[in-house]
Amino acid sequence: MKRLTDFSALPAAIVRPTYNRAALVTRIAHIGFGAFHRAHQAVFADQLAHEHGSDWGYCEINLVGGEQQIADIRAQDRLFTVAEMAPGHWNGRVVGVVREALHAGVDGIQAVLEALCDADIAIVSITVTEKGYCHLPASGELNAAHPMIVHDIAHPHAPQSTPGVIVEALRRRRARGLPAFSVMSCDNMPENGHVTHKVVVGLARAQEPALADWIEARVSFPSTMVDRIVPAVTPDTLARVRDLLGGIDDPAAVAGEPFRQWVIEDNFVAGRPAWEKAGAELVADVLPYEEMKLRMLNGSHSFLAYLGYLGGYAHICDCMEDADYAAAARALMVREQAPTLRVQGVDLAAYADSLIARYRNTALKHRTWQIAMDGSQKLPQRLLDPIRWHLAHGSRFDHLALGVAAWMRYVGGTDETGAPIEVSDPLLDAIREKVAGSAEGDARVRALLSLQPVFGTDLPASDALVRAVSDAYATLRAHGARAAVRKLAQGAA
Ligand code: NAI
Ligand code: CS2
Repeated sequence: MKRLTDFSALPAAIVRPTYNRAALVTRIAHIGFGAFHRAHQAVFADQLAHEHGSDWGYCEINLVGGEQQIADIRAQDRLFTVAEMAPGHWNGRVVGVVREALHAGVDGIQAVLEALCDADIAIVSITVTEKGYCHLPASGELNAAHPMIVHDIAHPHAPQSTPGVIVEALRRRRARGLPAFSVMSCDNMPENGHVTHKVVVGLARAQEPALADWIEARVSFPSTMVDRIVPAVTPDTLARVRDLLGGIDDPAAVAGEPFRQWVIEDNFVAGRPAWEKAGAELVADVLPYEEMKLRMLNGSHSFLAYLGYLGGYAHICDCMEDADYAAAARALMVREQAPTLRVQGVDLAAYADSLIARYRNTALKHRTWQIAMDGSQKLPQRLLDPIRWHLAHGSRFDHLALGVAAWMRYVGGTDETGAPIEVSDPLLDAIREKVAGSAEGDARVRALLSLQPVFGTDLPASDALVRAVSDAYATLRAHGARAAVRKLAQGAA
């Protein structure tokens, strides 16, 4: 059987490591070896090793879930394939920058902590999904009642959470006289560096105030804006990659769109790779770019995810086949998200058009259900902060309100045909309690708005917000998602 490790068996078009993998130094420990990291940060590092002789290698770590991915790359010399999906044309590269791979549940948390204490580690980067930060989404503060945080305060030397692992690793480095590292979040949150700073320092302060001071003085938390659409891997993805690789199976393969973007705050305490040579933008302030991407791309993604799912569309590209959905998504971006942004010198109408073109990529098969996941963690930055802007400016936000109402219908747990919806969300118990305790209609809207970690206290107190979401919710109930989107797209709202 041909294996990924046998480069001579790969079709000529597949890029493979031609650099000396043994000369790589493990300088970055990455927590969250999921689909996105493989197709984004790992590709930048691979390109740097190929084209610029970079020796920055990775130690990959999963703390929660993802046991199989770690086992899979270990079984093939820590190699994996990243395929690019354009309609009718796929290409691929075998990425070789991973030096080590660990799983907390398999190798033990002490092995993970010791990997982070390697003297060469300069950066700990993170893609653990929004919920992995154990923060309160509405405020960005550490959620001290989170079960993992409660555990980590009681057992600081055997942590479970991502902030807990970082705090303990830094404690050990301080004790051993080792330099600190930079902590770089690559998750979709506004000011992701700031959120990471708050949860790490917040936890350290709860455990040992002197350590919190040490971290404040020595550790940097650069923010990043990350972009590449990388849908969850399916058996179909793996079958296509197998064809691409000339019959070689790669269970650790991922596939994403051709586009990729990375804007990084240039604020590292122990050095960094020359990412700019691989196309990343190093800037002083990432926030305007993060906001732009989170509101224009992720905001319209969530809008399409809830309204698309309710309207019977399984994928984002299916939504784009419906001219009303495409028009409403573009109008959401241009009319209701763009005015709220601080970014300068970007043609936001052209950016919206480029996003719609990316959504039309029929090779992507990005499930609306996948994007609908974890809505409680996503709504604040994608839809609710822009709504706050409109409330402050007295402007209309019909599309945003429909997006929020669609989330409420979705978490109600029953689709428009009466079939159950498999809702996946870290706040599911609280959401279910609100749903079960309220009658359908305005009462349901008010009940869900009282979820303080999501909506804060200001939004439920706003008559304009309550009215707009209640009206949109009533339209969804009476006419369904497709009709509601059509009504907006045709400017009748
Ligand atoms: P995935 O499901 O393939 O991987 C999720 C990763 O998060 C796994 O490594 C898992 O071990 C880890 N994780 C999950 N819950 C955790 C927790 N409570 N504590 C610690 N680790 C936890 O997801 P994927 O596609 O890699 O996306 C991850 C994140 O990357 C997204 O939530 C988003 O913030 C960011 N991202 C994803 C993009 C995409 O298109 N897939 C694009 C841009 C950003
Ligand atoms: C998506 C993002 O799953 C989601 O919530 O909106 O993962 C999206 O695909 C990426 O941010 C694109 O860069």
